[in-house]
Amino acid sequence: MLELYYLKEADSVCSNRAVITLAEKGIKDWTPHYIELLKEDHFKSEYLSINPKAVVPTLVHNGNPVRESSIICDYIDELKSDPPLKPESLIERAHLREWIKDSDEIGFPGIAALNFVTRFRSAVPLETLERRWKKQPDLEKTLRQQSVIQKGMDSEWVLRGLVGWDRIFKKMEDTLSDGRPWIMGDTLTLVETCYAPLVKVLDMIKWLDVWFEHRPNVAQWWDNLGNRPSVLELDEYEGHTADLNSDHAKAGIVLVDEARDRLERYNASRI
Ligand SMILES: N[C@@H](CCC(=O)N[C@@H](CS)C(=O)NCC(=O)O)C(=O)O
Repeated sequence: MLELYYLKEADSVCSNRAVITLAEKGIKDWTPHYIELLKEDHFKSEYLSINPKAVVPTLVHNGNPVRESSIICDYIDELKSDPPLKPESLIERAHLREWIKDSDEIGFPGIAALNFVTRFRSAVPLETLERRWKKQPDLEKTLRQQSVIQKGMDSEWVLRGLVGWDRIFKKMEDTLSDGRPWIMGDTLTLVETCYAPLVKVLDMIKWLDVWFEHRPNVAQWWDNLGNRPSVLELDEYEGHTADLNSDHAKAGIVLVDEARDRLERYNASRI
């Protein structure tokens, strides 16, 4: 029996990695358990017993919890052989893991900061966040969120996000320049299922042009990936709409020029 504890929201990047991977594997027989952060479901003792870090998602397979979204995606891939979401060759698998490590270490904190400085900062009351910070086990996450809420675009985490994603998209552009459709070659892999929800948030806040302006290959890659049924299904979730009047888009559009300026200034300051 396969169960997934997750947030059913378009900008819940970690949950959506699992949902997209399940869809790409064609696995439909799983039981959803919705977690609501506003109700603080993730701090309840029942949930903490399967995820002591109080984060979503958690996959439970025959009663055994699997945590960490990229590990969950890998686990889902290995549950069923077809279609494989990892290349056969050992060296290619090592390269795939390098991409995923970057998405966990650079991509995720970057998206969390950029989503916080746009949408969250304007929508979630400070008291709600302060209550959450007192319960959150992960100090690094608390410090990041506090920095972004207090300093806004001046937060060092916003610059980390802008620069980190610039590095990721540059590497993607170079990789895709030989005409391959997907990062690892002809076949979609866990690289796509792990990156898609992250890039989708940048799309929702309308910031993608900050990085895509002179990167046609990566823009095409996202066009193909964003239109996969597995990714499009997230549009049904609460909180997402592609239109320019959505809350995410409105919160992002007012800050996009500043984001571009800050990244350009950083790049110009480099030797
Ligand atoms: N490294 C973890 C991070 C999980 C994570 O931070 N999930 C967010 C949602 S995307 C969460 O649970 N947030 C709870 C909170 O902010 O209190 C993973 O990849 O699973």
